Amino acid sequence: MTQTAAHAGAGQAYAEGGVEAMREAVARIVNETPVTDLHTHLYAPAFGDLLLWGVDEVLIYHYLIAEAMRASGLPYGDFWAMSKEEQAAFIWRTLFIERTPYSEACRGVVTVLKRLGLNIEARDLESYRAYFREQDLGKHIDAVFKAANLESAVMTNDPFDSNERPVWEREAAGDPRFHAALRIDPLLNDWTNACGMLQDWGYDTAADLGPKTLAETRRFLSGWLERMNALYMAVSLPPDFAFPDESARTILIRECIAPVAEEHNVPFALMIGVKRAVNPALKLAGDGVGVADIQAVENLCAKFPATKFMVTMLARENQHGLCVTARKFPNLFLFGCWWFLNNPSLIEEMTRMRFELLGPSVAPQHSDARVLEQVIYKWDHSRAIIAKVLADKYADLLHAGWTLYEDEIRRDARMLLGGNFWDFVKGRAGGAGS
Ligand code: RAT
Ligand code: ZN
Repeated sequence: MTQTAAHAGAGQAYAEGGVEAMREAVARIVNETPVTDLHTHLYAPAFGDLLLWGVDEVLIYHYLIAEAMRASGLPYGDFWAMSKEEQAAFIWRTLFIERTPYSEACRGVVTVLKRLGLNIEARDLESYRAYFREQDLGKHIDAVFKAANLESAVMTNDPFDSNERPVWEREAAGDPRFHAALRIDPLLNDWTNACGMLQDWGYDTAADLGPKTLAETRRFLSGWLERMNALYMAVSLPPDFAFPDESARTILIRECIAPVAEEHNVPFALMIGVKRAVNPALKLAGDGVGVADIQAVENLCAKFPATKFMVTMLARENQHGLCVTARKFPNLFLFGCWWFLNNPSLIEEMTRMRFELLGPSVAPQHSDARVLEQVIYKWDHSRAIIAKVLADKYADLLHAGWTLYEDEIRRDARMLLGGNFWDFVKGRAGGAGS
């Protein structure tokens, strides 16, 4: 038999009569497949207190702060004046005792406590605190990675952050489960301040963005990519992000980010659509969303065909246009259901749309976890939806006459939960080996 005539599959075969068995197999396989979480705010243990963990941190997650403030009507100042433990107790009481915790962020806490074996029925915050006090952090990280079936997580590493920078300068020992990503928001969103910081660190930069400044900024980026061994560069951008325009940002992307990304063969990840500080009194919880213009992404992908772009957008309204754009540009990789989209109804809608328009060539989810234990709920909840949508698409395919093999389901799950991301990071723009 020739290669084109042979099926690639092995293992159990599923055809039209076996849809129910296929669904069970998909759920099992998606759960068994380890994940690479391509965007988190977690840190390797060497970063010390920057790695947040424990029930108090889980409860003061900014997604929950917004919900608790809204529910309680407490003056902002009163909340911020509390200690961390008081804030956590207030959120527990407001959202879990006085109300039913069925928002996605609340349900996440319940999933975490349950999966760690704690007594949910008791609703006893003190007993949860006692459990976490007893944990050895190293063993706890192992247990959380195991519970989430997480192979590795990509951090968000900001050299402009005065808490993080010294750790990199000490060149702390790495933990192979944690990868770095070079986050450059200040550079692209606040050039005046970033330029001053670069000067303080010995780069010969000036506000005017002349040739010397651009060369020095490239040196800064290359140096940090190498120091961090970063998998990609990343930025979050407002809904009015345009490329090209008259801004410093356009010059920096064109003259520094795109060429450095190409030279180092690292993708440039754009997270587009966040309106920062819509309500500053809420601090980190005060950001909002706006619809952005896909044109900027099209322009970038077309102008820099040898640069790899990873994109996620925050507005639901942008998801369809983004899928269409990804069909046009192999140097564009879509990832995750970001932040306010990380809710079951929206994950399902987006995953379905992406599978239908792009087949298996996306990373349907990242966790954005800020607190270690959150990876448990974020992946539990998302895995269930990814498996459901995948099984629906397979069912349609079986009805159309296709036969599917167990090892093909495994291959697809591996691609979706990490393989596609790694292939994109390691490959060249425009496809493997090109
Ligand atoms: O999802 C979040 O926690 C946000 O606060 C942001 O961190 C966002 O994901 C970002 O990376 O800017
Ligand atoms: Zn994030």
